[in-house]
Amino acid sequence: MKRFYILTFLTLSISSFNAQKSDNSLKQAFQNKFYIGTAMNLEQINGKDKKSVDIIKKQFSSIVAENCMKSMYLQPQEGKFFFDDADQFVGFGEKNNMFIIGHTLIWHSQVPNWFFIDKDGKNVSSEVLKQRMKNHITTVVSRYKGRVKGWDVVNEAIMEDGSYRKSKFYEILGEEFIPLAFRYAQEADPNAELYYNDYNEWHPGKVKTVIQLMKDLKSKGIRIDGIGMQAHVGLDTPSIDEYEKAMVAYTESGVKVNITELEISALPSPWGTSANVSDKVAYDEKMNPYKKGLPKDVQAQWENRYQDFFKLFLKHQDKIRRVTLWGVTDNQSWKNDFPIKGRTDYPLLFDRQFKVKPIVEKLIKLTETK
Ligand code: 9MR
Repeated sequence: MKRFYILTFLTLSISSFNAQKSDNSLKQAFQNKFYIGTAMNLEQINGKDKKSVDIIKKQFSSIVAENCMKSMYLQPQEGKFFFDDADQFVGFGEKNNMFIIGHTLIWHSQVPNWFFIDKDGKNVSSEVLKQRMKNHITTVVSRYKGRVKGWDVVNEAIMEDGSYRKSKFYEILGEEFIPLAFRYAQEADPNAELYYNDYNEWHPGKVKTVIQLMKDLKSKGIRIDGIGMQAHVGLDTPSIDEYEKAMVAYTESGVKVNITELEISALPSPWGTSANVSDKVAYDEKMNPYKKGLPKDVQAQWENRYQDFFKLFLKHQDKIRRVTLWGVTDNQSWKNDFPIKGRTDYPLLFDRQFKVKPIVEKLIKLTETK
């Protein structure tokens, strides 16, 4: 009998320890630091991928749509808006008390062709493009006024050397398209936070132009609340030091930083950390070395790298509004197909079986010491 009690006591203690352990969540651990978010894909938004949805509800306090709020989906034809997926996404965020981010209003990619051309296929005039931008931004931002708390107003408009990307927006309107976009967004929802979002934003040339851009906006009386620093990073690049320098430079110019689109690729990179979706490289077996899992040393390197980034984020928690992972599980990550199609990468915090990786507990631990 006595043995029975001891065994029962032990079993209960172990299971309550496990329950406690598995109750730890990123959302709780970071609640007094910054929002911790994830991008959601369509299967998650429409609820088909229940396992990921459970993870999202438990672990994250902020969400952003990975694709369904881009202009090619929201306005595939001029004046014909499609809001079903975006409505579901925003509804999910509200139901679960999340800080909802809209991504993205003006971007040269995933934008429908009609946006820039007239019925003869020629570039529209600057007046027509302004009108189309205004109509798109006003319709979308007004629909979610007060519900979507922050917008990536303009995405990826500046190159690493600090020059403006030669996109259609730039070709037709010049630099002016950026202040215009911010002005339209501000008018549609004066209380939403407004961001400029980009990748490789630690390159000194880019830092300089983005800071100049913020100054120009402010001198025109246009609000910008944050810089979204995408973090599609690898095991070696960028250095923590250069990332930190850029973060600090942005915040010294009077805005918050959002760490957006975070994932750490464990694979060799043919060139560094571009996230320009049109840059592709041919498949090569040598560049896909971990099809059956990460070797221990690479795993350790990958975990250290995540911890180094989070130590940096915690060090500057007063400057950071949000840290958002670009997806939930490894198999869903765009990195499996970029920059080389068909590889097996391990960039996110949950594995291909929807299991939480040991790194999550380690990141939670970091919050206890800072
Ligand atoms: O993760 C997104 C992927 O599913 C899409 O195919 C791709 C198309 O351009 O866009 C990806 O997300 C991008 C984000 O919207 C902006 N920064 C770069 C991201 C990775 O390409």
